[in-house]
Amino acid sequence: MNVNRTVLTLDEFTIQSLRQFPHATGELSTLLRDIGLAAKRVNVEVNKAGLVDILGDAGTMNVQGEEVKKLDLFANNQFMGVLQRGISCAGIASEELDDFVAFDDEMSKNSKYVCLFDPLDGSGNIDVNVSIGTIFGIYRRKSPRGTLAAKEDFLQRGLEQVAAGYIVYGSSTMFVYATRRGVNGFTLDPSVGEFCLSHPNIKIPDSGNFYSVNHGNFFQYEDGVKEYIARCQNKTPENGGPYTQRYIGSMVADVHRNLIKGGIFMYPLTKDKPQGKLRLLYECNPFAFIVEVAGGKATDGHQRILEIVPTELHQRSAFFVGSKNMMAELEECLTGGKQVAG
Ligand code: AHM
Ligand code: MG
Repeated sequence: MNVNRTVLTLDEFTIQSLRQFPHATGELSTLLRDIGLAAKRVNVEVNKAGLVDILGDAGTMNVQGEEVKKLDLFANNQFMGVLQRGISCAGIASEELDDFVAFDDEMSKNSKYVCLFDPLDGSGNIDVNVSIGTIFGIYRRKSPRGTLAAKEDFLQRGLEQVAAGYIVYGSSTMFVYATRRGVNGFTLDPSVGEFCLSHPNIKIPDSGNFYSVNHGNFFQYEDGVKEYIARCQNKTPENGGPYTQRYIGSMVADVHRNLIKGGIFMYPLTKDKPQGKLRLLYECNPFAFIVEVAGGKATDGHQRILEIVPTELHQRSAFFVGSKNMMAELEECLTGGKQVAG
């Protein structure tokens, strides 16, 4: 195989981006490097999942009463560990932990950022060898440097994210992250153990042909969502169709595909989950940020996701995210033509 060794690694890329800002301290690059390191370790375990006894339920429930898999715990500990030992992160909040964790050492207390993450999203798919992922959002802390990170650092609007990203552990492993300047994707080259720039400056197509939604919940959705799904099913070549329904049950994989190829992902409110299923801070905000930077849109059906002021760490939300024109048509169905702000 001819491997192009001139391609930039994740570390090289973040350091090069830094050079464009003479006053930058490098803390964000360090943080991204730490996340990349944890991702590589998680990747190794994910690849071994079928072989060793790490597979299966850890036998406990997470804070939302959901079953926790061993790999969830492993991933959580890896991300928490690298961020704690690093020099840029004052604290973390994770989908797997009841409360945020403020790192209580001098270096961490003097750090600028906090990180919120879902260590292993789509974990229901681990046992069946389907893609899973990690999702993260990075915020500048509000509390003063030199002190312990506080709850206000974590309960910020998604708009305040400095960077957000995800790792998809799939047929290949990819690390995608966004800052306000753009979205870039890196594929893990296992021969050198580095994430290499493979998808520079990702832009989501304005329209696409993929719609991702759990059809099993169809009769629980509000009428506007049902109408939009019916429209998706009735697309013809004359009006941009036909559309294809693709829903893996791992949001990271579903949104990744739609980001690259164009599409829409929906997790609407249901009668069973009237607050929504997905977590605003760990799942919706990072993807809303990434997709907006890439030129798409993200709402809860009524409001721009990034403008929601969170009140709880584990708050849930309805989530609609994707290509601009598809989101516009969805909004037409949800609001009778009125545009969702943002
Ligand atoms: P998780 O954080 O417990 O893994 O749940 C989040 C996942 C998303 O990745 C996925 O899109 C969704 O849950 C699937 O839910 P459902 O099976 O209800 O369609
Ligand atoms: Mg999740």
